[in-house]
Amino acid sequence: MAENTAAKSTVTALKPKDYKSAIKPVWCPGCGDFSVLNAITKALAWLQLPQQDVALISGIGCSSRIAAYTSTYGFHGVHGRALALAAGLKAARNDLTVLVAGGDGDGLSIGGNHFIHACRRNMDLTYILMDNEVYGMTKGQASPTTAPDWTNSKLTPEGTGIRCFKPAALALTSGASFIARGFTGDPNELARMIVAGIEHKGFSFIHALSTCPTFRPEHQEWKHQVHKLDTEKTDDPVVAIQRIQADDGMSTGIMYQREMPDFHPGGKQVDAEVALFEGEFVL
Ligand SMILES: Cc1ncc(C[n+]2csc(CCOP(=O)(O)OP(=O)(O)O)c2C)c(N)n1
Ligand code: SF4
Repeated sequence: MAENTAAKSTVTALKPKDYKSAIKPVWCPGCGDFSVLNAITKALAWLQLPQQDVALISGIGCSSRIAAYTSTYGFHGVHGRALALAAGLKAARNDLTVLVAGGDGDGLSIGGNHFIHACRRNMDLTYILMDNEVYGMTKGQASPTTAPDWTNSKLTPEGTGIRCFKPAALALTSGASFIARGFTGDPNELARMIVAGIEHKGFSFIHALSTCPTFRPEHQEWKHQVHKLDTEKTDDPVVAIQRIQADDGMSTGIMYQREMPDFHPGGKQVDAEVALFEGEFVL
């Protein structure tokens, strides 16, 4: 009994900083991605998840650098392929909490096909899309969430003229079972959403409005435009799509959560296949 008490008292709670790596982010000052990093590390500390039980998978872009800045397992992957990599990892290691993160270009442009199929597959992944409505890393081209009349890019000086995706609507109609929207100006709310997304069994989509002061300085106005959802979340997709379509795109909160079977291709068989595959590469 006395031994147990002594053992318990030596357990140290993990703090948000314990989930940060020693690598210093190279993001521009004021970039919203700092806030997403803080929200993720806060969420992991709230859940007290051991670092080795978590993997953060990302693609390519400023936002996708985030994988290098945490102390969990991680993979800073290939442009647009974060969800494919994460699905493979989850199939092989169902015991891991798998987070996926990246930008609107990474996730909705080159990675758009993977996004809709990840939603439809409903694997137990938590995907945080850092939406700054621009390609930041490649110096400010329009992305699939850029408004058609945004003229401040050298490539599209008259705007794209193409209407943009509504990420939440796309996620819902593709089959995601958890949909939330957060804002980098409120990292605590974002952290609560990430906790709820991790706890949800199935594909959780968190649309994070993330500011890019370098290429979209006008988004500093977002802090005056975002507002909390004025309804409770629903589990009815028809109600959810009506609300999302009527929404101004600036409301934050959990919009939709529905219990649905999550897809997993079956542990033992996958383990055996991974072992076979690895065998091919033994030197
Ligand atoms: C196959 C491939 N195509 C294009 C690129 C160039 N590229 C790198 S990042 C990027 C877009 C990044 O935009 P986004 O995902 O929105 O992230 P942000 O930098 O804004 O955070 C592009 C087109 C690449 N690295 N690989
Ligand atoms: S260019 Fe934009 S998205 Fe990239 S680090 Fe700078 S502020 Fe962040």
